Amino acid sequence: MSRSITVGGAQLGPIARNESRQVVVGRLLELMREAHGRGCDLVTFPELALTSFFPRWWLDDEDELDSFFEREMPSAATRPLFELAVDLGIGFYLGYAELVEEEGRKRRFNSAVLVDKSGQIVGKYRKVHLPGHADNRPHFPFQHLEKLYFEVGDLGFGTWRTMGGVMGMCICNDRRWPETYRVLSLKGAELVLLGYNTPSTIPWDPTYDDQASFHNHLVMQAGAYQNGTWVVGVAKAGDEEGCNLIGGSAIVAPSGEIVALCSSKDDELISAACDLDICVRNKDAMFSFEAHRRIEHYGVITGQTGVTPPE
Ligand code: CDT
Repeated sequence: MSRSITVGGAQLGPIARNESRQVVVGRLLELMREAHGRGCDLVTFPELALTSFFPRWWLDDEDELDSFFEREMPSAATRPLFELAVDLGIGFYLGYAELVEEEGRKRRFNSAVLVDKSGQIVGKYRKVHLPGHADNRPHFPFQHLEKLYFEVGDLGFGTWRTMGGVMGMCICNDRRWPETYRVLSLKGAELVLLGYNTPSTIPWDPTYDDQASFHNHLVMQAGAYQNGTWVVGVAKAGDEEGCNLIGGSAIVAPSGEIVALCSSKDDELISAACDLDICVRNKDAMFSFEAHRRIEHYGVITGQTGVTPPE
């Protein structure tokens, strides 16, 4: 008997700067109900799914910055998600901005939690690859201040055995780095869940603007195939406060093929039945790391960074 999990990807359209948590959570609840109606065991929401993508703004006022963060999970505002998950018997991945008081100071992370069908948080991930910049660039139509507002995640790339499979999490820019999938796969991941907010143009470096959607799928498809895992990539999409975010939320099979794809830039659910035994077959054959991976022969110089120019 195959191990099959039906997974939903709940893409969100834009979230306005002044949209309340209550309104946003209402949108997530609606998508969760739809996912349940389609028989999903698990639904994936985007990165920073509870607010507008605030790192696009230089925020001088600390109270205003903090207003985009969650101090607890669940909170009064997000508890309805956990309650509905229990009622329906559905798990979820939720990206959010996390604020904790540790070491006598405020610490901010771009985080995601994995919640099981009983409403328990079974895993937490804090984003490792933070793109953008930390300096003020007011001359651009929007900025990308993740390097200023978040600390690099300190939890590593974890996997969790839950809901009948081995789940891994990452967030947005992490999906562009092969080591994200490789580390998750080395830890047994069969399903990699990830949310993203990706502008269709990067004003200070437009080199790859034309390929934004292509690269989105390229990295997730390669990550899935090369690591024998399913990938569920879910966008916040559309024109959000003057910044156009790509959509293209997709469920990718271990073959690298996209099996479900969003067609809009609005709130939209995709779903697919994911046979996790395909991962076992891939990890036992072409991508058996134990049998074929030979890292000791790769000529890697530990600690080397950047490109070494020829002599
Ligand atoms: N949110 C996020 O990580 N977005 C990046 C684009 C950053 S552009 C400076 C991404 O990799 O999609």
